Amino acid sequence: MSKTVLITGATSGIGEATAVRFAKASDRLILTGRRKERLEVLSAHLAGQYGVEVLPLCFDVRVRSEVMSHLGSLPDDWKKIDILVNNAGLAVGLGHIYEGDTDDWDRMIDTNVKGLLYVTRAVSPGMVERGSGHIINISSIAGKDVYENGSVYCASKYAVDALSKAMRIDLLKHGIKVTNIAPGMAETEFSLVRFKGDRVKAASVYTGIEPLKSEDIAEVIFYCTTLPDHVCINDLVITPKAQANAFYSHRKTT
Ligand code: NDP
Ligand code: 8X3
Repeated sequence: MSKTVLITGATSGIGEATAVRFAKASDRLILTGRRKERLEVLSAHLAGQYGVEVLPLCFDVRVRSEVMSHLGSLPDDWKKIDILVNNAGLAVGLGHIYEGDTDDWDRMIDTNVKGLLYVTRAVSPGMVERGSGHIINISSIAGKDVYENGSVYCASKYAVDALSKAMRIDLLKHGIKVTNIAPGMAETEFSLVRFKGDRVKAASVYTGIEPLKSEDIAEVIFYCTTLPDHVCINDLVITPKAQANAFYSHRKTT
């Protein structure tokens, strides 16, 4: 039976690929992001290509009033959200703690932690009321190990990891699954955002490595939702074959 899936940050990368994967399975989609035109183009494409219903919602997850007004006033036939993929997130800048840009810190913490919390706060009561649902939080290997220059991004993803564990406990008796997914290097717009539009620096992150594709992660996210109701994948780390963890990668030299 078709499910209703809400994906935050669906305008590019992992979120967009996840939207495509669920559309292929004929699920109904609520897609969010700040870039309105991209949301509309993707929504029209998925509706046309796969014949699925899509509700695009353009808002900034950092703004609590926007999150609550959009998700608190869903049309009646969109209120029953079966799966929430908390994907919207970003890294901005790389730098030592003593020289970091505090605006960058605000953006990461407000998006990756507070945004995820606001969306979850808006969506989870309906799941609790119905006694079913699945929340998938996109953390990172940066939420498993910290690395130099990445303190605040890592801290924000450790927070996601902790929230996944804590949500699972709070939602346990309500029959709601919580899955934490921690990807390693995936080539999306992530590095372009981290390096503030510097394409050369962004591309250099993947030199000599075959990184994950958004579709690889989308497939894993989708898989987690296809297991029998009594089975929950709690935590899943996924890296490219050439990456062991946040520190060790094997780069081919030509
Ligand atoms: P992208 O930059 O390609 O996508 C990020 C998405 O998040 C976009 O759709 C963007 O939409 C959305 N987003 C960012 N800020 C906001 C905001 N304030 N409000 C609403 N939406 C927002 O990167 P990825 O696909 O790689 O990133 C997706 C998630 O995966 C992130 O949480 C990231 O931390 C995580 N991740 C990525 C890895 C990688 O190597 N790529 C590895 C591990 C984890 P818009 O700009 O339209 O608002
Ligand atoms: C993105 C992966 O290694 O840049 O979350 O932190 S990493």
